[in-house]
Amino acid sequence: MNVTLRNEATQAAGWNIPFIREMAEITQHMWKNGWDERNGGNVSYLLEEEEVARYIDVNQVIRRIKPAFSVHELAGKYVIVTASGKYFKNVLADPESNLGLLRVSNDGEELEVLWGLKNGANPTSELPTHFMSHIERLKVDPNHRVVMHNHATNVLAMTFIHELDEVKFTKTLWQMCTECVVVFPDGVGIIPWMVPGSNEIGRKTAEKMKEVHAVIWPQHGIFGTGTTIDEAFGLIETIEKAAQVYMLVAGHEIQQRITDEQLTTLAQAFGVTPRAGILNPKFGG
Ligand code: 2HA
Ligand code: ZN
Repeated sequence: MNVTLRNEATQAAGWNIPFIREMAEITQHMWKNGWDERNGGNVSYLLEEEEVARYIDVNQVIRRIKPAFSVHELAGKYVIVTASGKYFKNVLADPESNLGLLRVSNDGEELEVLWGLKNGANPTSELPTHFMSHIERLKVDPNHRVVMHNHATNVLAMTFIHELDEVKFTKTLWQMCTECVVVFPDGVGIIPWMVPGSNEIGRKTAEKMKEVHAVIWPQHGIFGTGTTIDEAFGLIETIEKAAQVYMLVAGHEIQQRITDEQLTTLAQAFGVTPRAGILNPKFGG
């Protein structure tokens, strides 16, 4: 293979393209954490036209896909997504088969495939939740870019033994690790158990995303959002760590815990405002 051909092959595979590499690496991390068994999990990452055009011909539409819902709010936006039914385990070795770069058509009715989704692959089955969550997060944060879903083990376990009241659930998570209230002062949202992949679960999740960066699906997993891949991943990692500590201490006699007063002091020290109605207001929380 001469150098030009080799460069073309690498380009096609995507390893030298920063946002493809980021997707490939983060899905590998999630899989290694045991959060993405089989085809579990999905990620979508909004990109700017300039960063895409540096590596990919944005005038060459490979294929058009008609989603089951229209997304006028995202018209013209570029997004890289994981593919439906594919395994996170395999993304790093073959990004082109396991990821897809899409542009939402100008009328918001179609997805234009610009790269990847090789051999007829489709975007993630959770596309409604991803797109609807992007729309809501962008309304509250113009820098928002990432929606990430996985089956974080201890978060999932915790939804069996903890009340699914999001105020109580958030408070328990905050009490598990000192960093938690600082990392997610807005707390977590929780929706009822629902069939995944539907527009309905997308709407319910996105409704919560107006107020929070993370939403838990009972007995299923978690959605985390952020302005970068690191931020969304770091949020899920932190919630998962708190859930892990909860699963380790649950059923044991608790000798001491982080008090409401300490949580309030922490929030003040780090300049964050904890979601109202969770901490005792006596301490200003
Ligand atoms: O993509 O995780 O929720 C597989 C899933 C569905
Ligand atoms: Zn899932």
